[in-house]
Amino acid sequence: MKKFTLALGVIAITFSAKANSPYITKVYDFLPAPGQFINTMPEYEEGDTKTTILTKVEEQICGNDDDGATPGMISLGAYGGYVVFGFDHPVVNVTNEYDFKIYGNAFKSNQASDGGSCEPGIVMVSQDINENGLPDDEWYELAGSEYAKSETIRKYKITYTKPDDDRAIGADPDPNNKYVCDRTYIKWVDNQNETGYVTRNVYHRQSYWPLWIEDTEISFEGTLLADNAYDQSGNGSYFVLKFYDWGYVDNQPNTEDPGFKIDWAVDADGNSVTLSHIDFIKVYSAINQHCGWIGETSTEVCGGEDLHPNAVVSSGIENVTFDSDAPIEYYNLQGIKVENPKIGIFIKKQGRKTSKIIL
Ligand SMILES: [Ca+2]
Ligand SMILES: [Ca+2]
Ligand SMILES: [Ca+2]
Repeated sequence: MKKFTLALGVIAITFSAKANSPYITKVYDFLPAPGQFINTMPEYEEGDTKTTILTKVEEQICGNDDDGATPGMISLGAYGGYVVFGFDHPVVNVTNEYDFKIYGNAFKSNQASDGGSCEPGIVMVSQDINENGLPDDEWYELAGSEYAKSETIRKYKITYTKPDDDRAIGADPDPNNKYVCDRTYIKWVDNQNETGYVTRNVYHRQSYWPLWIEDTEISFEGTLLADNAYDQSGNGSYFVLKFYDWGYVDNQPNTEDPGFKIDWAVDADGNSVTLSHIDFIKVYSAINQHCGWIGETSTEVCGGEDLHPNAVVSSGIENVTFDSDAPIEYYNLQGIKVENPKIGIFIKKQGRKTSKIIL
């Protein structure tokens, strides 16, 4: 917190400028799909509602180690499960730079070079166009490495059906896999004429259905990435989930993933869109895949970070056209002329035309 005092004649005005936090500060929505970590990450307790669950999600993914609020982890469950969050400021799209990171728990296998535990989640971004502080505006997908591939299915839709409350834990054991105690636990149908089940395994015996949700069906829509797992062992004991190249949460180890660029945003028809900044981020599980004893493929989220929290939106930059053959001057934010601007925020001037520019 910095304080500034301006003395104007006899009137002294004091105001404060609070530094932006680089870390997630707010969770707006959370709807996981069924999965083995649902009701445990975060923990559901009797009486919990959507409101109390959102608070628990905030306790897990807001802040960071350094300020004492350690990010934990939430699981988004099977395909489609999502979380929506934001920062205490808009995330600025700094040209040619990665803009933010979202952390997961992906790791490399020590028995395979092409993967490990990689459970990619797709990122969507949105601006608060109607200025109501809520993520009820148009969403744009950040097109990752798989976006344009023929195996990727756009406008995928899936519906899960809640199992009976009194369904036994071992209702339908898989005769070929002693770790799967209910192979027909939670049914799903999709718009590709496929159907299947989220299976229950012996390691996770709680309900896999989000218990604070009253509905008996949950549907999700989005982009579906191709399955990424193979059974390296040949007998179902060791699966490798392959890395995708870039642009997904929980896909590469946190230390190796450079993050996300707002410039990757596309609209629902796949057209590239230019966004000066974003206010909301959504992450959803992007693969509908089940791997024996390790269960459904589910994206985990362990916090996130704006990579340039103090960048300023370069307002008007798109609307100001400068003549290429007339002299242009640059000033820093204190109004001092700069001869050869390099990195930072500057005011660009040409006659009466001005605009803020980030270099
Ligand atoms: Ca950028
Ligand atoms: Ca809004
Ligand atoms: Ca994971």
